[in-house]
Amino acid sequence: MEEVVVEQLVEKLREEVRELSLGTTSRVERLDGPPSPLRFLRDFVSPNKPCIISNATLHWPALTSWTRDGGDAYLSQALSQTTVSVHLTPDGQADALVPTPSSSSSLCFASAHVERMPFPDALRHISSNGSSSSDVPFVAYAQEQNDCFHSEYSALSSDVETHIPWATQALGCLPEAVNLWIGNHLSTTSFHKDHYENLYAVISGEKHFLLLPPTDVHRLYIRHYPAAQYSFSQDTGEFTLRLEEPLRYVPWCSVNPYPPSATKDQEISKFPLYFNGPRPFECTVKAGEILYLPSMWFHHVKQSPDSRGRTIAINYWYDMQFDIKYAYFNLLQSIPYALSYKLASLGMDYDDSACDAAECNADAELRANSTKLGRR
Ligand SMILES: O=C(O)CCC(=O)C(=O)O
Repeated sequence: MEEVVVEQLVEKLREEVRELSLGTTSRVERLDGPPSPLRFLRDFVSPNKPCIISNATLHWPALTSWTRDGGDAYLSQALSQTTVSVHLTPDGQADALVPTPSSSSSLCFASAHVERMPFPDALRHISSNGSSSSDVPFVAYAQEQNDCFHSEYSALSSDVETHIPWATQALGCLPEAVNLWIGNHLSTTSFHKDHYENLYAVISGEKHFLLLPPTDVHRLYIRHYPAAQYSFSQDTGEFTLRLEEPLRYVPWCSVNPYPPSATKDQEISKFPLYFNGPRPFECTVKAGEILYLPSMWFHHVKQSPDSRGRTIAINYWYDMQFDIKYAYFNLLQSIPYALSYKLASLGMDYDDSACDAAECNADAELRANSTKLGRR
């Protein structure tokens, strides 16, 4: 089939999904309170459509005990003997694209330095990034996507519900993982997707999400980047970034939706499908609210802190159905997108391995992900 025809067909699909199912505005539907399991399944899970549920968790003790004056004392006391995993980066961008150590003109996929430290120290580091007198040479983000709430943070388990009852009933299973996220205004999570139905509850501060449906996959220019790892030296207070050896390549979204003004024009011309296409769905999730983030939706996350300089959230990852929608999305993702080839022919940086059918193949992806919880 002519490349230009594929391009038009895929664009038509994107348009139809918005017109028929998601709506043509960039707003995420908001519900006043928890939906019935039937409504949640029928109106949101089945059509793979996000929503925000207000007044969803106001009864959780965490909403008061972790946040009111003395919240620090409560958390530090409950976790005084606990060691937690904290992701350290120079600038708050973990699992993100940064210049390759040996060549600033190419990019690599950098993972954070993970430091295990007593929880009270972690809390202090996270909060101190916000203060003007901060001399901490890193940005700390307490997060681990391995059901950490049930391991590292089990002392807090009675402060929230073990699952979201209406979601559990609709989805027919208990969550496979519950993860806690404690970050500050500098912590950012770059565009990616997960193979989970995600119920994302904010306890303190605000989270700002950009969301794109799986049918917009080509707008994010997924390419393969060499994996790299930050390591932080307590002695020098400096980070080193090294490419993994042997080299490993990670398929990752190329688009930074908030490019610095110095490179904005360049980014827009490199990624026109994103910057010139329909705006992503955009929402802010506040304390007491839950975002339903459907499986395979691409998401980018920023945060605004509470008065103590922190954003706290907990998310419930439920198994997704590897059903006909999953098969369709994989087929779509494996289609080499014509415009990408046009860019390549114009001499623009395009790596067609991103569309390598074998890499995007459902079986390969499932195999690769079956051993870990963070199925990305
Ligand atoms: O809160 C964040 O920084 C990222 C959340 C996320 O990516 C997820 O819940 O899958």
